[in-house]
Amino acid sequence: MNYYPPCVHAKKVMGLTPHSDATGLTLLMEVNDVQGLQIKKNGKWVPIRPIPGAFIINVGDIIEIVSNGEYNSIEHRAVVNPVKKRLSIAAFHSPKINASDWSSSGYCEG
Ligand SMILES: O=C(O)CCC(=O)C(=O)O
Repeated sequence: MNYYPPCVHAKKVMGLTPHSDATGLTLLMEVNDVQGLQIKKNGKWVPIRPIPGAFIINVGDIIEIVSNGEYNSIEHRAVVNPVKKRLSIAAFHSPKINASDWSSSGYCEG
């Protein structure tokens, strides 16, 4: 869970610095519908508007690697709000370490 307290110096601080997730997929919920998540698109930071009750699905580094770049891991960050607190919940999902060993994983039978 991420908690971003309100900050009167919101333009001078960062809630969460730019990064991509070193996971397969991330399910993100913006709990109290306060905007803060931004993604980098064509070199510019784009705010992602919260949709009440909806999850945001981020492709992580592992999916980018195993898809040979077909799906891109998104660089993102979180900014803070000058008057409102913000809460988000991120659930990170990754394959198990030997998932490429299909014969013993049980994922690919027959
Ligand atoms: O709070 C957010 O919207 C972003 C959270 C995030 O990027 C993370 O937990 O890795």
